[in-house]
Amino acid sequence: MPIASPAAPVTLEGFEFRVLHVPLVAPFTTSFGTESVREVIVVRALTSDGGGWGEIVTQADPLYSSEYTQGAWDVALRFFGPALLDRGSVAPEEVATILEPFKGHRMAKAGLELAVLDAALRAQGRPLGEYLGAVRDRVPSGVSVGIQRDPAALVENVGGYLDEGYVRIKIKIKPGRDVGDTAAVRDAFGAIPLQVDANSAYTLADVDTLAELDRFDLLLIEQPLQEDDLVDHATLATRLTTPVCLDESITSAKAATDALALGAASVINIKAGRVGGYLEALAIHDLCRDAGIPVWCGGMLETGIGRAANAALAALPGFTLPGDVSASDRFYLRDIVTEPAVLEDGHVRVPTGPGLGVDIDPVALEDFTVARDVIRR
Ligand code: SMG
Ligand code: MG
Repeated sequence: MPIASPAAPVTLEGFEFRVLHVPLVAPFTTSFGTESVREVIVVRALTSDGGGWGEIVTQADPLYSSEYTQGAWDVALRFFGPALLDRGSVAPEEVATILEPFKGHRMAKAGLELAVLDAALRAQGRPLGEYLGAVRDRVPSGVSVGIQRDPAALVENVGGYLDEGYVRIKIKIKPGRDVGDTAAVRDAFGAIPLQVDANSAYTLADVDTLAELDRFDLLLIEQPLQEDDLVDHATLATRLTTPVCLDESITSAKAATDALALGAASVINIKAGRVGGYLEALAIHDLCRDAGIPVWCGGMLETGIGRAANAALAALPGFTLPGDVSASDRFYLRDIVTEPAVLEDGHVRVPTGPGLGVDIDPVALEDFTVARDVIRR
């Protein structure tokens, strides 16, 4: 369903951008690297009535995708912010169209759109969940577990998350750390809901190894091949019984349509940052729902800003699999919002306050800020 009731436009007076360095509770290792500090950009839309917050989910290095923090900072301050400020009065539904002439940089676009959306909804007293069409007041919470020192350490880690109540486990894999790690988790915990994420670390030449994962009855394998390998993913899907899920490849609703037409995926991970915003994420949700394709909400180690928005998105009816919508303390000892998301009975609550429904902790924000800039009309 498209937005039932669009938000009223806001009058933009400026944008404030900050690069934050937020320490992680423990290093997070994927097939492409390890991070110990989350470098992220938060955006504040400055409006006459209170403003709104967004988050640009790039990482410091272009390893997950081609976007990275300094690139996003440059394009947001040099092109996107000024293009929106030139319009003066902007409705959230217009942001993507205004920014469309600029190619790519979807994470940066998503961050600006979210700031405008939060400002507009706060001004109207409307929660983001209600605006997007949420049908749940809490969402089941899965957790993404990084590659550990060895399979025994992985089992210990996963056990901790299961004890906390997480309802689905995702483990990161890479060549050499796939079948053994998955077997260790299955052996230790039996028939728990389990899936794996390769972050594009394999090629079609690895099909025999990937087919060995079939015996573990996984919910899915996420992004085994490169971002632009749609045809190879379709070929791989014919060789596996494990459902293939795409993450990095799904950069837009068009990419999702193409992937489904090719048979490259039977499940889709929706991340608003990766696809250019929560409205494009909604469009992907809608087209997958029409096609009978299950979706789930991915994560980019968001702070409390993006995490609140992800919980609202994950509450839409087509999100039939638990997402990477974990509690704040999965990654952070200290968040930048006053009421960080907590795990309650394996679920995270969908905020009900206006806009994102979370308030910024100004002291934490200041403490984590390593760069700040403001542009005005
Ligand atoms: O936010 O819970 C989270 C992180 C989930 O594993 C996660 N994200 O490919 O799905 C993914 C990764 C992208 C971030 S890797 C640093
Ligand atoms: Mg992924």
